[in-house]
Amino acid sequence: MGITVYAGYDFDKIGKQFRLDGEISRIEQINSGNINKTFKVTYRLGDGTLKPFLFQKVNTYVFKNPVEVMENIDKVTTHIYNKRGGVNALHFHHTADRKNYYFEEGTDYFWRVRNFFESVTFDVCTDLRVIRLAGIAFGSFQLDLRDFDATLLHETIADFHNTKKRLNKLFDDAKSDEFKRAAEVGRELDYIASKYEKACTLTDLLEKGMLPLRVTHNDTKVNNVLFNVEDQSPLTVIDLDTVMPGLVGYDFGDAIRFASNSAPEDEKDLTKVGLNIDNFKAFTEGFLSCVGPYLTQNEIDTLALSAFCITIELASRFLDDYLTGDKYFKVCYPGHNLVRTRSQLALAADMEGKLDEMQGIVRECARLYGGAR
Ligand code: GN1
Ligand code: MG
Repeated sequence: MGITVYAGYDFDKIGKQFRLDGEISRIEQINSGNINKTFKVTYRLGDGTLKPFLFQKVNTYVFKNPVEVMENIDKVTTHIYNKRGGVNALHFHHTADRKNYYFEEGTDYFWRVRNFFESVTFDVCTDLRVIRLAGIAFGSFQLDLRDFDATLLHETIADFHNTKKRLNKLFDDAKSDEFKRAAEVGRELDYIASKYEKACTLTDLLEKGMLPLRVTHNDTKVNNVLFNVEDQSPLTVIDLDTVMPGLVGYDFGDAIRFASNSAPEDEKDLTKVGLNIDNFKAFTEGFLSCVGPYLTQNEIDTLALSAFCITIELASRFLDDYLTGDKYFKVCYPGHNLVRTRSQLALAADMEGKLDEMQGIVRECARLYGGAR
């Protein structure tokens, strides 16, 4: 047996809870994601073959009720597994008492284990074909869940994409200014305040009943799509922690925020940050080729704007975390959340200047692939 304790966690003990066979031969940390801790743990089976699993320690500060998260995941993955006949589907392992998690009550020791996919992911996208395929992957995810009963889902993080509440919280926390950081971010706060109405458009329309709630993924970064190593065809969408009723625009917009940005989410050099219109077009084509026929006119009309709204929303969340002591998002260095904020605000500003062009592309794709008039 190789090393079984890694980063302070006893993986042999955790694996035994999930009744995994064999012995651990290798453990690697996967440094993607801003919330949970992820590890690839490879087992050597009795016949000598190697079998990798994905172990995740769920962040119980972010997910106050992780059991509900896992209940949602159980239902959604079962639904998709059945739809896809088990091909390229996520499968979570169960403990002896039939739970898809292992939790030491009263601690933050909350683990889950799923099948590992040999795959490739993209943090920055340049290949238009891959971006179009990412659009198809998230569009298909929507389609797979069209007949899923949304009332079965727990709201695992209340008001997760309620832009208005996110912005109000930011301004409240800036006022309390517990960590004495508000003075240095006056410009960012002023900019967000000046975009308040526009950024809250989707939230307002939802409140007025003019946009429908659907089952959405709510974290549609392109690096949440696993692609085949050989031909880059999409295998599956991962990270189902925030699958909840939501707005299709926010799934679309969050994917655009990530896939159309010519720089990483936390780029320091703001001259590199901006919306690449070719990427935008590629993702929109893929996404609308799947869901176009099912969207309402209001949804189509607000798709481009949704990218701006969610980008301002995320900038506000990063800034709020900065102001309240960096407790929510993993940070790699002091000021990381402020760097993220500035980068996302630069992206939002660039998007704002391109909204007409973006909406023109949406309209053209909706016409091509069907959709409300
Ligand atoms: C978080 O952990 P990760 O990277 O999948 C966050 C998303 C943000 C994203 C920004 C539960 O997702 O909402 O858009 O960081 N997830 C949660 O990178 O808050
Ligand atoms: Mg996530």
